[in-house]
Amino acid sequence: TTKPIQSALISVFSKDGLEPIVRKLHDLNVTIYSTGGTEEFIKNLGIPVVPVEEVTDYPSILGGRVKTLHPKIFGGILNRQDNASDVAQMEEYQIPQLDLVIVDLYPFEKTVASGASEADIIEKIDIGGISLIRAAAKNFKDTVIVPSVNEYSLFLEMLTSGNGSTTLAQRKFLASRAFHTSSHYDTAIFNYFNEEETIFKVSSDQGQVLRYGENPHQKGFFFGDFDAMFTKLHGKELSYNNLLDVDAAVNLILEFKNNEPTFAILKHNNACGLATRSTMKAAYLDALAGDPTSAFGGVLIANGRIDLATAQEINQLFCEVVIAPAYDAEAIAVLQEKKNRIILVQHEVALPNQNLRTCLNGLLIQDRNNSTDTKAGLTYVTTSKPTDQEIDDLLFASKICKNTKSNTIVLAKNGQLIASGTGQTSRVDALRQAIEKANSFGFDLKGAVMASDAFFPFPDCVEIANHAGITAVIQPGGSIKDELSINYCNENNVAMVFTGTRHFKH
Ligand code: 93A
Repeated sequence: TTKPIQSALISVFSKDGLEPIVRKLHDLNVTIYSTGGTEEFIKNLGIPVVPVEEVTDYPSILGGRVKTLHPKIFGGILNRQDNASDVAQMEEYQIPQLDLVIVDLYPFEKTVASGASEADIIEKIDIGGISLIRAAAKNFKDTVIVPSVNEYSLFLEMLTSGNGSTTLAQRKFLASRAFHTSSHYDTAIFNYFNEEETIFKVSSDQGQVLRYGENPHQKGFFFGDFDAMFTKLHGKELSYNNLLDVDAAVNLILEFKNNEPTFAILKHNNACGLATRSTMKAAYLDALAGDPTSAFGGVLIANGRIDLATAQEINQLFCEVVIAPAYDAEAIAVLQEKKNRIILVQHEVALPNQNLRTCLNGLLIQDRNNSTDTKAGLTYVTTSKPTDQEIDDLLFASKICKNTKSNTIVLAKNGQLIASGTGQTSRVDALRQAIEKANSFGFDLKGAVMASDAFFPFPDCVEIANHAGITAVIQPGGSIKDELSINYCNENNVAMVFTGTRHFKH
């Protein structure tokens, strides 16, 4: 599979860095074929070069639009040396073998960027060069392709270290670079011709067209199989914001999948109410009590069946979406009374293992946060230890915290979300917001617990929490000043546990 190079076709726009390659090829006794400008360049180096016209017995025509596009050139590149009929035809038509092709395409993108006229831009659509690249790459078993100026130095190194021979792996690697070049080149041409922005063109062909994006002046699309995850029983079409809330709701309720009846209410992707109770109706009512103001227009989700009693309560509230794995028939009848209310049956379908979002001019991809804090994973760092009820509440609060926008502080008590501070630039602000909310909705914070998505860099949060009546705290730990928070808790009889796992969500 290691093959010596004995002949080369060189047709390049950029001659930068070409000279040492040409000299090396000459040293290796390689026959060099070339086109107009490149031929001139090689001749000026004092190195012998055969014009392609001599091979094709045809001049460069149409102002250079057709110079290498000829069966003798493409035959020389595409023939299979282990194919008897190919070998015979090479002989029959007197086609020279071309072991190496070096191309650097007309600079289409640069010409567009320079603000050139349409006629100039069109003339920079390389036809022969791109064909040479694709042909040589296709036949990488026998032919070496150097597809752009970016590969010159890499190739010179291959040439030197292999003393004029290349391995199959090297040729295949260069072929992959070649198709990278050709696909990029044609995409650039498509983008020039495509008047509509590419992303919206693709989206309207393949995605679900939404009424609009986050705001009415933004276009929006959804890519995904909504019907695999839900059966929509009733209501208007889901909006971009509905979908984001449904996604947040589904991720949140997953944490409480195996719990007693649990009900959550979300607004702007964050939980504003959540409670675990012995009946779904009680869970709903205590979720609503968490923040009845925010619940207006919210997205509701239950971890189990919604019965008639629960549906009658829900019906008192204006809400956008109700989600549950199942409903009693009478419950559906009640919920359908509001024409626009969206009612979804959630099926058991796994969520993707990765999250992605745009970032700058590309994408950010990360693993899903699959880690849920458990009792076994807790480290008890204070002299005061949490009670069993507090441990349950700490883990409960931590699950909500993990699914709330950072910085976040979650306050909970007896299986109920009391208040949270969400999306704040400081943790202290998040805590203050939570305490103020809890007070405004009439909660007594004595004996409540606090969860934080990340460690406390200073003891200020535990101080404020203690003054508010909070008796237990869950947080990842790991600050160099952990000791200050621990000391404060020890002096004030507050129990604190570390999880070791941070739960940022941005
Ligand atoms: O106009 S083309 O599409 N027609 C061709 O047959 C052809 N063959 C090579 N352009 C063609 N090329 C391109 O010419 C190469 O990709 C390279 O960019 C350029 C080199 O031309 P010259 O050697 O005359 O400077």
